[in-house]
Amino acid sequence: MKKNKKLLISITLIITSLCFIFFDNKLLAQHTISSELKGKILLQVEEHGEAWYVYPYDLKKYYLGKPKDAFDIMRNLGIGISNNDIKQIPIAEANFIGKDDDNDGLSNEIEDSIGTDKNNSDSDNDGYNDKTEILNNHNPLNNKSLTINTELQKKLSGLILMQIEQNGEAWYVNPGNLKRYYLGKPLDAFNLMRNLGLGITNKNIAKIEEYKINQEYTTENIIKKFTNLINNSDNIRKYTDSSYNFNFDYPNDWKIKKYENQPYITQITDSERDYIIEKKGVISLNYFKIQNNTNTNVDTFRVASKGKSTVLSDEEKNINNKEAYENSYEHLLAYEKTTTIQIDSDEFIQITLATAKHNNDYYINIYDNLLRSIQFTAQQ
Ligand SMILES: [Ca+2]
Ligand SMILES: [Ca+2]
Ligand SMILES: [Ca+2]
Ligand SMILES: [Ca+2]
Repeated sequence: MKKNKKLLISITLIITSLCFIFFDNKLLAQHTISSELKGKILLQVEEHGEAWYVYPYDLKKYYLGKPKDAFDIMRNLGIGISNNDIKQIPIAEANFIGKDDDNDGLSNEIEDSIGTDKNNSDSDNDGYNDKTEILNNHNPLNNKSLTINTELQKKLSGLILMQIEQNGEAWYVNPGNLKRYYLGKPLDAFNLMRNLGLGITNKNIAKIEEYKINQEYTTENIIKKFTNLINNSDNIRKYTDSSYNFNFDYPNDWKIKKYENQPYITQITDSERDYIIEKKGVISLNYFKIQNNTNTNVDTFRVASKGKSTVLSDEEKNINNKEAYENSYEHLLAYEKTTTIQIDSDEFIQITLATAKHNNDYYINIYDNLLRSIQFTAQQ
């Protein structure tokens, strides 16, 4: 079993499979005004203060209408980041309020995110409280300074970061000062984004292309194009993807989504917006090919540990006569199970269930049924 190149590959995969990242560097060279404003929040001061976000990867403007829309956009455009990377970006004093059991000025939620003790105002007992330490670039968990990585700050400027190794907490890296701002709940995030917004004239905002959802990718179209109800059943739907030669069954009352920028990812969910808050579940299927394949096998995708999360299972499997590797984890507020199946020498599919920790038998059952139903059809 080859354990060497695992880390890099697994981190790349977590990011692509859970967080829908899309890089297209060609686009970055275009549109001067969009480039100058990339990653910023703009407020239409000559109108009614409408807020827009210029997404760094496509340089289009996204309308931040109501708090819920704004929050959805930000989470959908968020990219996954490891705990090790995010801690190198300094934290701005924003959205610290909320339930604060130890009265150190950091909400329990923030403390869960950064890993300090929410029942101890001075986690490392060095005489400085947790909030004072993080605002002064001191490590609240030991007596060292925090390592600030300015290159990484610049690289992540204007992006929304999601802590995939923690509880999916979202942060925004403000291009103005390269610090990260905790986004918190939809209304907090909305207010924060508006506070950080810069005024822009109607003439200038008009120069930035607006992102519009591609009608091909509406749920109705995806259902029509890729799925059909199984005979004699009104509660199981079959998804067939002829581009990637696989099909699977899923509950008819779940939503199905695909993303224009990542047609190789299919997602099913019973959640409206946030599976953790709603205590629902999401299953993502990510098809990928390995390039310059050198004996990559399912074990390559084994992620033996994820930060402070508990590993619940770590085993080889056989899924419909294909080799597979499965890991499951208990995160602070979520349960995750990931199965990577080798379809062919260079082709894989990675299926991930993410659900709120409580009452997850129902979701595990749906996940296991989906795995049992998955079929790989002949290559073209
Ligand atoms: Ca606290
Ligand atoms: Ca604390
Ligand atoms: Ca301390
Ligand atoms: Ca300290």
